[in-house]
Amino acid sequence: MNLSNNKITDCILIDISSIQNQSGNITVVENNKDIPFSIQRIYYLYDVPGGGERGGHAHYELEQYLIAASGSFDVILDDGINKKRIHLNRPNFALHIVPGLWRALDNFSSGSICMVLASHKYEEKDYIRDYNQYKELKKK
Ligand code: T46
Repeated sequence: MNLSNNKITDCILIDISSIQNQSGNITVVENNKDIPFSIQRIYYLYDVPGGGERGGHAHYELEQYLIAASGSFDVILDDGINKKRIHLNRPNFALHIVPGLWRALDNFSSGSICMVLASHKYEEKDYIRDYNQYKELKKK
């Protein structure tokens, strides 16, 4: 399988619109309308212990929207050349992570929830979990 040569600049922060009123807000993500891929899976990270880190891998095919559904955390994106740290702290913002990017998540606030809208079902063979292997694949 070839690894995409996507760069960190291909990952953008999207302001998903929210419907606001005095009783609270609602944000909607609808396939083929608010997101550039079809959602095949939703998962969320929570109860991450203080100082904990998640991620630390890349995907061949999977693309995702990462949303701070509650609280905040940082996402560190790495394309093998450049790195960027992005702070997510609002439920109406999604970070679009395209295939072929190394990502790690840290700096989770207490009670935070990282919700992930994903383009594919879970497949371990879609993961690259070794950073040196990732760097080699990115050079090809
Ligand atoms: C990502 C970040 C943000 C499953 O069985 N099914 C699933 O759909 C997922 C996501 C995980 N798992 C299993 C595989 C491992 O035994 O749950 C365990 C923990 O998964 P992982 O170490 O991949 O968790 P994170 O938090 O490091 O990464 C996850 C996603 O895997 C990944 O796509 O981008 O959240």
